Formats: sequence, C-alpha cells, structure tokens
Amino acid sequence: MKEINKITQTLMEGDGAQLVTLVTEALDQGRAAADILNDDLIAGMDLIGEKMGSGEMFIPEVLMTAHAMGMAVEVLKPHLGDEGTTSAGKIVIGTVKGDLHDIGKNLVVMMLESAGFEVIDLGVDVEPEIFVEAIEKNQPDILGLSALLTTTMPMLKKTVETVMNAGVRKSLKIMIGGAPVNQDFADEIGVDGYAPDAGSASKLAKAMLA
Ligand code: B1M
Repeated sequence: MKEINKITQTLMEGDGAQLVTLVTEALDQGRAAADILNDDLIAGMDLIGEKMGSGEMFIPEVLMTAHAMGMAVEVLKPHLGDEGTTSAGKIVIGTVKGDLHDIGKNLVVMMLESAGFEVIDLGVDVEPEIFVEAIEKNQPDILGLSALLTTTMPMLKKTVETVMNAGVRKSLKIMIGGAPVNQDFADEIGVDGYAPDAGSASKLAKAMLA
C-alpha cells in the first residue's frame, strides 16, 4: 500500500490551517499544483471515503476534512489552469436535489473558469425547477449536473426531464459527472456527455462548443 504523506495525513485529520501551510510549502518547493491536488488531496478524499464506508470515520470528521480540502484548493487555485483569456461560453452548474457533495463540483467550476468559461454555480441540493429558472435567466450554452450518491442518480434523470418538459433544452448541451455515473448512464438519460474528472469536464465543455 502507498505510504500516506503528510499532506494526505493532515487532510484526513481535518486540520485546515496546517494543511494550508503544508500545501504552500510544497508549492514553494516546486511541486506541481495538479500533482498535489490529484496525488495528495483527491487520493486523500478517496481514503476518507473508504473509512467513512467502513465506519472508521463519521460525518462530523468528514465535514472537517471537506472544509480543510476547500482551504487547500483555494491555495492551489491560482496555480491550476492558465488558459483563461477569452469567454469560451456560459455554463450553469449545480449538484442535484438531495445531494450535498460539492468538492468535486467546485473543482469542475474552477477548471471551467480557468479555461475561460463564465460559470453560474447554483450550489448543492438544487431543485430541477431552479435549474430551469437559471437556464431561462442566463441562456447558457451548457448545463452541468453533478451527483455523488447512487440515490441521487435518478435526480439527474428527473432534472433532465424537467428541462426538456420546460422547453428550454433547444441547443443547450448537458454534461453530467460524479463518482457513481458513467458514459452508459449519460447515454441512458439522453445527455450530451459525461466527464470523469474536472480536467476532462473542461475539455468536454470545449469540445461540446467547438
Ligand atoms: Co458523502 N458519500 N455522504 N459526504 N462522501 C461518498 C460519496 C461515499 C462514496 C462515501 C462512502 O460511503 N464510501 C458515499 C456514497 C455511496 C453511494 O452512494 N454509492 C457517501 C455517503 C453514503 C454519504 C451520506 C449518505 C452519509 C450519511 O449521511 N450516512 C451523506 C449524504 C449527504 C447528502 O448529500 N444528502 C454524505 C455526506 C457527506 C459530507 C457532507 C460529510 C461530505 C461532503 C462535503 C462536501 O462535499 N462539501 C462527504 C464526503 C466528503 C464524501 C467523500 C468522502 C468524498 C467526496 C469528495 O469530495 N471526493 C465520498 C467518498 C469518495 O468520493 N471517495 C463520499 C473528492 C472529489 C474531488 O471527487 O466528488 O468524485 P468527486 O468529483 C470528481 C468527479 O466525480 C468529477 O470531477 C470531480 C473532480 O475531479 N465530477 C464531475 C464531479 N461532479 C462533476 C460534474 C461534471 C463533470 C465531472 O460535469 C457537470
């Protein structure tokens, strides 16, 4: 098993202040921000997920790790992605109703913004009708939907149906993502694409509008 490094360990302890210090030091020492994000932080969240699943970690502790992760991502943000020059398009995004997970969605937002997209982030636990209102108001090119729970996957389908029934799909492209979903599920619910991670989400968004 891979040894857990200090950054991952500190994330797992939910010590945000110490995590910010360690991440800043790692950047100063020349480590690439994307490596810190993927190898230490996202890998750490996976370990936290395993411990959550096996009952070794509980919700309050996981919430502390999520908060610490947010603080670390803020430090990495200016060092990730450098393509943000022109407006590549407009995206409305959110985590579907019933789902409170936003760390992955926030990373997707960050990558999209750094790739030049204007992003309207509706947050978490977003009702299908709120997506429709946001589409009517902002006229985006892409709608992005995130879900992290198998129990909220059906809400992706319901949200897409609500958008279709409201007559606002038109030329709008829809992209989904989140750990339990895949391309097959995307095909099944009739959306235009699925991205497995934040980097691919930004590439997919560009490809959708090319
Ligand atoms: Co929750 N949780 N959680 N949790 N949580 C998982 C997802 C779980 C796998 C943990 C486990 O049991 N092993 C499990 C789901 C099991 C399942 O459904 N199969 C789970 C559960 C069960 C629950 C609760 C039900 C627990 C309970 O109450 N008993 C509860 C549900 C609350 C709710 O949503 N209604 C719950 C609560 C929470 C916290 C609130 C404590 C906290 C969330 C805090 C927050 O987000 N602000 C939390 C956390 C932190 C996790 C884990 C540990 C980490 C999630 C994460 O941030 N990953 C998670 C275990 C895991 O993922 N390994 C777990 C890191 C993040 C970078 O990855 O989110 O996958 P991810 O995002 C990626 C890609 O998926 C993709 O790009 C991102 C970046 O690369 N992506 C997109 C995401 N959205 C995209 C959208 C796109 C494109 C790509 O286009 C639009």
